[in-house]
Amino acid sequence: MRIWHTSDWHVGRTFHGHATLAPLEGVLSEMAQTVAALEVDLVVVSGDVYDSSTPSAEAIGVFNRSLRRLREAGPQVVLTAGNHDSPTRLGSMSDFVSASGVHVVTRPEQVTTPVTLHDAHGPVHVYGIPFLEPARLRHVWQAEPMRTQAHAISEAMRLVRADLAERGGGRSVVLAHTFVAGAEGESCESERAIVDTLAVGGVDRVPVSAFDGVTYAALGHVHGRSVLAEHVRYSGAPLHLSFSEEAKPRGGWLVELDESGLTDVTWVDLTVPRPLVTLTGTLQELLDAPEHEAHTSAWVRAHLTDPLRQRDAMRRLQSRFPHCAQLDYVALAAPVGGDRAYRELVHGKSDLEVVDTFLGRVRGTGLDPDERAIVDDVLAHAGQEVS
Ligand SMILES: [Mn+2]
Repeated sequence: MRIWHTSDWHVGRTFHGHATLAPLEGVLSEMAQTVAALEVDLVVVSGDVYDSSTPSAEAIGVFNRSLRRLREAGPQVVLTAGNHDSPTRLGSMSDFVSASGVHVVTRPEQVTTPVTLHDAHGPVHVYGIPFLEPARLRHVWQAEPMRTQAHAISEAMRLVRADLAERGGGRSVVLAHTFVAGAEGESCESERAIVDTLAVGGVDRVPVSAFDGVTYAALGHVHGRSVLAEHVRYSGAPLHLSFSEEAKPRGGWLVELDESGLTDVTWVDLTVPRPLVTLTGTLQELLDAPEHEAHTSAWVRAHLTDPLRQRDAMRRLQSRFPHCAQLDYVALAAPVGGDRAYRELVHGKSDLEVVDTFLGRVRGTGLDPDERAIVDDVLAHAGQEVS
């Protein structure tokens, strides 16, 4: 059996204010073609299918067309709700759409109702674990304690293993949307932190060992691909959602099972519609350097090394890089005087010294000799007028 593992589509997301619906639909179309060419039997989408709990009509349109293309490519589809999705809305038509081979898992009660597929070697049970909120779970599951993601996932997996045993064991796939300890590169900027109100201190991480006992765990939530164990992986998002993901490829895992279990997992790249690049230099260097010509169609993040803020920097950058989306000054001069109050710095000083201190405070450098001559002159004239 061949399985394609994807997650975090975030349909409806914007990138620095720019819509991503069209490029995302392109990538998801390519995913459907890839899945058809690879003769995939099952596609799993591990949460955060939408970016919002109330997706727009346009976002719903992209989602529907993308699912239709995947089904027309052949495989069954199992998808779960992530922390961005509204379980109620996403699950509202799940009974109806399951008849078309798209299985939507949004409620914790569904954890022990696998979607079962068959190949020549027998059944494969596919368990969806939607994003779990421990505080809300206490009314569903009696397990104690139930305060953290680790508690919630451990209990869900205990139920999965028990259900699997009751069905006579065999091969199994589990989808989960959570933060597992050891994920590469830690968290990306674009992931909304999973915050459990009762979890005290730090990020609430689930141990990899929570996924013992299943053939493959298809994880969602982390936006770059990551391998935690041979059978426990994140696929990452199909589009880049923040500059912090710039070096991470986009695509999905192709997971192969034979009669004995997991035989092979390979990465398959998908096209990146608009690459991301971070360019570092002074504003003038970025505007002039011929080697940057290659990046005029990329999403650009400018790391300006000028010690002073530059006039109209974003507009000037966008005249060369139309998709410049972010600008940071990475070498602004530290203000003279540090944390000391300005009043303290200028107390008892001459007018010339006050001007010198003020400039040092706002731009990091005081008067240069030319400026000093001008200010001297102005102050001398001002003195005459007053007297
Ligand atoms: Mn996500």
